Amino acid sequence: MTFYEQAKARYEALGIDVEAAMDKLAKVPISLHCWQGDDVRGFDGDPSAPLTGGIQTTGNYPGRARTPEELMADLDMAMSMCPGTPKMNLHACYAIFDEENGGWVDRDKLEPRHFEKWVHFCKKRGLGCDFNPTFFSHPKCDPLTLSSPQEETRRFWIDHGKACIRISQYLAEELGQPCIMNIWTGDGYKDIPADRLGPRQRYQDAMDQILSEPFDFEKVKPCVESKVFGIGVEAYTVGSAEWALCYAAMHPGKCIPLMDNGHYHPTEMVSDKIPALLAFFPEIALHITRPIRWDSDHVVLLDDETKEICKEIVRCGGLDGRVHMALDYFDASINRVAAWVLGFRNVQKALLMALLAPMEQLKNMQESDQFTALLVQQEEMKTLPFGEIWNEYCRRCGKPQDGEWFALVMEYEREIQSKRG
Ligand code: RNT
Ligand code: ZN
Repeated sequence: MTFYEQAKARYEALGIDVEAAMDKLAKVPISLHCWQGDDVRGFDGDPSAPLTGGIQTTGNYPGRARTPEELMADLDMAMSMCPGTPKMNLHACYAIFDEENGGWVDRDKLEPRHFEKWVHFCKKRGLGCDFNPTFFSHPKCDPLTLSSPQEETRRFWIDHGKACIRISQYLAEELGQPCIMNIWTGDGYKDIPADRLGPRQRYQDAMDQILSEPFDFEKVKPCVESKVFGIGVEAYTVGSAEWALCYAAMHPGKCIPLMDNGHYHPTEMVSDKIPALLAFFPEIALHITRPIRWDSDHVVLLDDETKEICKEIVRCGGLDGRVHMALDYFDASINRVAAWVLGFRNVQKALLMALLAPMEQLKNMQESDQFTALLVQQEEMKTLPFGEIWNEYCRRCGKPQDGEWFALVMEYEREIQSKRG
């Protein structure tokens, strides 16, 4: 018996179908955020301009991707080490302008042709693609965007949102997979506002206008992401949790709520919010990240909350299209390819662990008040030989096992990334 066969037998003794778990996971798309590769700078503006919207990358590890070609090469390198089914996730600021498509346009004038190169990239690799309008790091942030009291500012950003719906529809049609289009703005105030309602009503009206752009909800899934606060917007954010949830709830078939687990008070748990939302919403979306004390966007670990989030996704039927998963973090202090790979593999591990749990048996214990047995069983599952199943999963996906991939990243850094200026 191989180590894998021995491990498999241990899980089978608990009534778990290991093969079915691996088969299921291998097909579930998880979006890989292009913005980890270049510290959320994009290609449509001054690359040395600061990030705005209350988000920040810290660190200056060498080797940041500076061009579409470098970013695509880094994504290829990362995906060669990610078992499962990655999906691309682009921001509008990653538009590619060249001679053939007429050169630079501002964000309100973006068109599908500015993403044609990304479509080729995805098609060649069989990837779907998600999309995000970019409501930050731009001269037209005054600093508000969709909630601005300035009509001209708001018009510009509404037009940007509508352009992004058309681009999302194009991505979905070209790639044959739905495009999750997430709307997030960093709109808010540093200090106590005099009017909290007005900006929220303007945001609501702007959202209505954006979503009035025609689209097919089977192809384009607009989401709205809430946030509790950001750097420079500590006192008030327009798109708060209640605002975003209510907006999505009032627009079924048009808008989905998106929860980013860095966007809540530190003791709030997104794992617990997943089943709460799924009791009402047919579909929800997630940004999976790791907040340390605030929305710091550290690389996702195989930590307790990541495991708990993945358990809820699995046991609430989220893998059958009800939960759209995307990674969202940006660490500029470590090798960026390693950051992608580590976070992606950790989410895969947490999902595989969840798929390897005897959920029915545990649920029955809860329902028949066997709480002692439930506690013991949940604890003892922690020392099952998961690593052997994980290694087998990587082998089957044709991807390196733990202990094998990091040397490849270091070689890539030596040969490619370290030579970038
Ligand atoms: C910011 C939000 C948002 C961004 C990306 C780049 O706090 O999490 O999702 O991280 O859109
Ligand atoms: Zn996010």
